[in-house]
Amino acid sequence: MGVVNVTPDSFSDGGRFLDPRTAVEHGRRLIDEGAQMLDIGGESTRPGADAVPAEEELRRVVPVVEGLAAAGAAVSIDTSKASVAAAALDAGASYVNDVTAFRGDPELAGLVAERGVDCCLMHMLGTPRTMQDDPRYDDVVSDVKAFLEQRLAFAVAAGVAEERIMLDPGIGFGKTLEHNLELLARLGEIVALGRPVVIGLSRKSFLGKITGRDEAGRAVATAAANVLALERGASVFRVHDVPETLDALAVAAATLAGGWPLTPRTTTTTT
Ligand code: HH2
Repeated sequence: MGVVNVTPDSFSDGGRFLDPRTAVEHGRRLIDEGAQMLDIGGESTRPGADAVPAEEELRRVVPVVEGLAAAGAAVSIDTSKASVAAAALDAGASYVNDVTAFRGDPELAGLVAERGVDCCLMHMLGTPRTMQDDPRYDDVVSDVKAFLEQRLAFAVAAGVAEERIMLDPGIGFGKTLEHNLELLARLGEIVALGRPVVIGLSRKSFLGKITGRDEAGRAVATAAANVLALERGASVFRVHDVPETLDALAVAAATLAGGWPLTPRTTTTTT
C-alpha cells in the first residue's frame, strides 16, 4: 500500500503533494513501482496535528481519488469522517482506512457496511494531539489486541462483513519506541485474531531514533522492519518508499516459501 498524503503538514512528506496533479503523478509512480493499492489522506495524524474540517479534507482528496481511480489504481481513503469517505467512494475509492477504528464518526461504520467495501481498523491511544504524552499500557500487545477485538466486534455489529475487515496495531500512535518494538516482535499475537493485519512502519520516528536518520533516509530501516512484520504474518505494508520495501518483501517471502515465484507452477518438469 503506497502512501499519498495530500496535506501541508504530514510528518515526512507534508506539502510535497498538496497540488492534485502532483499527488496523482506521485500515486501513478508508486503504482509503476509495484504498489497494489494507494492510501490517500487529506488530514495528517502526526503527533500534535490539528484536526482538518471536512470541507478542506474533501477539497484535498476528492480530485486525487478521482484521478488515480481513473488511472486504474485501487484506492484507499485514509479518513475518519463519513462525509469524506462517502465522497471518496463515489469518486472511485474501494477501501476505507480509519485510524480511529470507527470511534471518530458515528456514521462511518454504517457507511462502510452499506457500501460493502473493505476497511482497516487501527489502534490509537488518545488523539493525534495528545497521543505521545507519556503513553502507558499494562501489556501493550495484550491491550492493543483486546482493543482490536472489541472494534472488530463493533464493526460486525454495525453490519460490516467480517471478511471485509483488516486490523492494524497503529505503530507510533500513542506508543514509545519500546512499545513499537514489542508490537513488532509479537505481531503474531495480533495476527492470531484471524483478520489480515495492516502495518504502517514507514519512516516512523522510532526508526529515526534507532538509525539516527531523518524521515527521507529511513527507507532501508522501513524495509527491514517490514520484513519482520511479514515473517510474523502481516498482510498489508503501508509505505512511502515502494521499491525498497517491495524488494525486501520479495526476498523474505521467497525465503519463507522456499522458492520463487510464490504461486505454485502448473507445469511439471522431468528430471
Ligand atoms: N500511519 C499514518 C497514517 N495512516 N493508517 C494505518 N492504517 N496505519 C498506519 O500506521 C498509519 C495510517 C501516519 O503516516 P503518514 O500518513 O505518512 O503521516 P501523516 O499522518 O502525518 O500524514
